[in-house]
Amino acid sequence: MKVVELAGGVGGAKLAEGLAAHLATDLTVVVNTADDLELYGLAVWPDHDTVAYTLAGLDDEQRGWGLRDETWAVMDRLADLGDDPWFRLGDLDLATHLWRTERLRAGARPTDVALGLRAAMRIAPQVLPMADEPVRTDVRTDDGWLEFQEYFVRRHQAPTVREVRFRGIESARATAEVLKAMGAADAIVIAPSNPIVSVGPILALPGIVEGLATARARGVPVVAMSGIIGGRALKGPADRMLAGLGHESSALGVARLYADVATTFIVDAVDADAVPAIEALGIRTVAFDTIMSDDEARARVAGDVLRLAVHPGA
Ligand code: FO1
Repeated sequence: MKVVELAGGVGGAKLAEGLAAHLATDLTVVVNTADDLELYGLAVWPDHDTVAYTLAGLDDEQRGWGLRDETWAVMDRLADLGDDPWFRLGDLDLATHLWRTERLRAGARPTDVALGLRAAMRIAPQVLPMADEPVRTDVRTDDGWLEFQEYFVRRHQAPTVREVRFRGIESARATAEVLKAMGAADAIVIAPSNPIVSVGPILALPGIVEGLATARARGVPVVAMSGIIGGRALKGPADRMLAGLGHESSALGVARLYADVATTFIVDAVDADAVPAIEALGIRTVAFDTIMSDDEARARVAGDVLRLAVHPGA
């Protein structure tokens, strides 16, 4: 069974690990690239690296990003030199950015660099950037427009987000590898990532919505998972962002954002009372425990998602 997961940060990585336990090389994870940034001349791909490190079993679960057993000597030395390295690149993490940036500088496509990292880290699933052209998320706050990581890390997600834009999205497009994987998929899963700034850029990318429609027309289920549980995001600003943008911060609010692309919607058991209202949107909806608190839970939730994808009517 071939599955494509559309994923962002932590929520996407946990589900990817659970799916990989069942699917290995039959899983393709399409990652958001709009959080990417350049620091000290290095290409940093947070959503890609969070998924790749998790699939490689190298992730730091407590921090939720970067590598386990990390040290910070380079960042500390930069601070001694008078810099303010507010976006922290660990000493081991820097090796990834150096490895990647050298290849990009030599003219390699981001997709080929990602596939090279997959091989170098011996990761079974494919982890594919959604596009090879640059796309960057900015958020408009009461202090004006901020680049995503400036908002997310430097400002600790404190400002209220009034508007979001994906700079460069018009001249970007889903890569051939992404479209090929979607064309060969038996199921497509939208991860419980932030629907605005993690899944949003992927769905806004030219080619993706068409690819999802083609898949649905082939009878391929598009199964979306709510990252909002009991009105809250388990991690990150999705709940406040939804509210600030005028959406309902609830499973129903997220379902409305996916109503045109998903055939099936999964809410956590605590939101079972929202099932009828979401089904009224025309989406097959089920409720079960979706908390991926450890490896066993990740594999269990992923197994439940796959069973649902295989037997949508079940
Ligand atoms: N998040 C933080 O809150 N502080 C950091 O210093 C930080 C550094 C960092 C370095 C590499 C990387 O891949 C991720 C990093 N993140 C950091 C997390 C990152 O902001 C988020 O993973 C995504 O951008 C949101 O999905």
